[in-house]
Amino acid sequence: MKRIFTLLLLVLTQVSMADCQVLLNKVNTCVDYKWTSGPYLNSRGQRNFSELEVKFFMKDDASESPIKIDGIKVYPWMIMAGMQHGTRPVQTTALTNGSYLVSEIFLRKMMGHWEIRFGEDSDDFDPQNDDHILGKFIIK
Ligand SMILES: [Cu+2]
Repeated sequence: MKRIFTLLLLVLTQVSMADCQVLLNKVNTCVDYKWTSGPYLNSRGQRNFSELEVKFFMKDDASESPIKIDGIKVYPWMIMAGMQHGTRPVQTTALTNGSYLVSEIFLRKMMGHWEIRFGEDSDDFDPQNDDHILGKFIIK
Protein backbone atom coordinates (compact mmCIF):
# COMPACT_ATOMS: atom_id res chain seq x y z
CA MET A 1 0.00 0.00 0.00
CA LYS A 2 2.76 2.39 0.95
CA ARG A 3 4.56 1.54 -2.27
CA ILE A 4 1.48 2.31 -4.36
CA PHE A 5 1.07 5.63 -2.59
CA THR A 6 4.68 6.55 -3.25
CA LEU A 7 4.30 5.61 -6.90
CA LEU A 8 1.11 7.67 -7.20
CA LEU A 9 2.80 10.65 -5.59
CA LEU A 10 5.68 10.36 -8.04
CA VAL A 11 3.32 10.28 -11.02
CA LEU A 12 1.30 13.24 -9.72
CA THR A 13 4.45 15.26 -9.08
CA GLN A 14 5.64 14.67 -12.62
CA VAL A 15 2.27 15.61 -14.09
CA SER A 16 2.01 18.86 -12.16
CA MET A 17 5.60 19.80 -13.04
CA ALA A 18 5.34 18.68 -16.66
CA ASP A 19 5.34 22.13 -18.22
CA CYS A 20 7.80 23.79 -15.88
CA GLN A 21 10.81 24.01 -18.19
CA VAL A 22 12.77 26.10 -15.71
CA LEU A 23 11.79 26.42 -12.07
CA LEU A 24 12.62 29.67 -10.28
CA ASN A 25 12.25 28.12 -6.85
CA LYS A 26 12.90 31.22 -4.77
CA VAL A 27 9.99 33.08 -6.38
CA ASN A 28 7.73 30.01 -6.87
CA THR A 29 7.64 30.69 -10.58
CA CYS A 30 7.85 28.48 -13.65
CA VAL A 31 9.35 29.51 -16.96
CA ASP A 32 8.31 28.18 -20.34
CA TYR A 33 10.39 29.28 -23.28
CA LYS A 34 10.65 28.77 -27.00
CA TRP A 35 13.11 30.14 -29.54
CA THR A 36 11.24 32.18 -32.11
CA SER A 37 14.51 32.81 -33.93
CA GLY A 38 17.66 30.74 -33.53
CA PRO A 39 19.48 30.11 -31.32
CA TYR A 40 22.28 31.20 -33.62
CA LEU A 41 25.87 30.60 -32.57
CA ASN A 42 27.71 33.13 -34.68
CA SER A 43 31.10 32.47 -36.21
CA ARG A 44 33.48 35.33 -36.87
CA GLY A 45 31.85 37.94 -39.12
CA GLN A 46 28.32 36.64 -38.62
CA ARG A 47 25.73 38.72 -36.84
CA ASN A 48 22.51 36.75 -36.41
CA PHE A 49 20.41 37.77 -33.44
CA SER A 50 18.35 35.13 -31.64
CA GLU A 51 14.91 35.68 -30.14
CA LEU A 52 13.35 33.89 -27.21
CA GLU A 53 9.72 33.98 -26.13
CA VAL A 54 9.39 33.48 -22.39
CA LYS A 55 6.31 32.90 -20.28
CA PHE A 56 6.35 33.12 -16.49
CA PHE A 57 3.60 31.55 -14.38
CA MET A 58 3.10 30.57 -10.75
CA LYS A 59 4.38 27.09 -9.98
CA ASP A 60 1.09 25.90 -8.50
CA ASP A 61 -1.16 27.42 -11.18
CA ALA A 62 -2.48 24.52 -13.29
CA SER A 63 -3.86 26.99 -15.85
CA GLU A 64 -0.33 28.40 -16.34
CA SER A 65 -1.62 31.95 -16.68
CA PRO A 66 1.19 34.34 -17.58
CA ILE A 67 2.32 36.74 -14.86
CA LYS A 68 4.29 39.97 -14.92
CA ILE A 69 7.91 39.58 -13.94
CA ASP A 70 9.06 43.01 -12.86
CA GLY A 71 12.38 42.45 -11.18
CA ILE A 72 13.55 39.41 -13.14
CA LYS A 73 16.39 39.84 -15.58
CA VAL A 74 17.07 37.53 -18.54
CA TYR A 75 20.79 37.21 -19.01
CA PRO A 76 22.78 35.24 -21.62
CA TRP A 77 25.94 33.89 -20.05
CA MET A 78 28.91 32.00 -21.53
CA ILE A 79 30.88 29.44 -19.52
CA MET A 80 34.36 28.69 -20.88
CA ALA A 81 37.32 26.87 -19.39
CA GLY A 82 38.74 29.30 -16.84
CA MET A 83 36.46 32.22 -17.68
CA GLN A 84 32.84 33.30 -17.91
CA HIS A 85 31.30 36.30 -19.63
CA GLY A 86 28.11 37.83 -20.97
CA THR A 87 27.21 39.47 -24.24
CA ARG A 88 25.68 42.77 -25.36
CA PRO A 89 22.47 43.76 -23.50
CA VAL A 90 19.27 42.08 -24.66
CA GLN A 91 15.92 43.74 -25.25
CA THR A 92 12.91 42.52 -23.26
CA THR A 93 9.44 43.42 -24.53
CA ALA A 94 6.06 42.54 -23.01
CA LEU A 95 3.78 40.77 -25.52
CA THR A 96 -0.01 41.02 -25.63
CA ASN A 97 -0.32 37.31 -24.81
CA GLY A 98 1.31 37.95 -21.41
CA SER A 99 4.68 36.48 -22.38
CA TYR A 100 7.89 38.38 -23.03
CA LEU A 101 10.03 38.55 -26.12
CA VAL A 102 13.75 38.62 -25.42
CA SER A 103 15.43 39.91 -28.56
CA GLU A 104 18.82 41.10 -29.76
CA ILE A 105 20.44 38.05 -28.18
CA PHE A 106 23.89 37.91 -29.71
CA LEU A 107 25.67 34.59 -29.16
CA ARG A 108 29.09 33.79 -30.54
CA LYS A 109 30.41 30.32 -31.13
CA MET A 110 33.15 29.66 -28.59
CA MET A 111 34.89 26.86 -26.74
CA GLY A 112 32.22 26.66 -24.09
CA HIS A 113 28.45 26.76 -23.65
CA TRP A 114 25.87 29.51 -23.44
CA GLU A 115 23.22 29.62 -20.75
CA ILE A 116 20.17 31.77 -20.30
CA ARG A 117 20.17 32.91 -16.69
CA PHE A 118 17.17 34.36 -14.89
CA GLY A 119 18.40 36.75 -12.26
CA GLU A 120 17.07 39.13 -9.66
CA ASP A 121 17.12 42.55 -11.25
CA SER A 122 19.00 44.69 -8.73
CA ASP A 123 21.62 47.43 -8.98
CA ASP A 124 24.33 45.07 -7.76
CA PHE A 125 23.24 42.15 -9.99
CA ASP A 126 26.21 39.87 -10.61
CA PRO A 127 25.62 37.07 -13.15
CA GLN A 128 28.47 35.07 -11.57
CA ASN A 129 26.92 35.18 -8.10
CA ASP A 130 24.74 32.09 -7.61
CA ASP A 131 22.74 33.95 -4.96
CA HIS A 132 21.56 36.38 -7.66
CA ILE A 133 20.51 33.62 -10.09
CA LEU A 134 16.95 32.31 -9.77
CA GLY A 135 17.23 29.67 -12.48
CA LYS A 136 18.89 28.91 -15.79
CA PHE A 137 18.97 26.63 -18.82
CA ILE A 138 21.73 25.59 -21.17
CA ILE A 139 21.40 26.59 -24.82
CA LYS A 140 21.75 23.54 -27.05
CU1 LIG B 1 33.99 33.31 -24.73
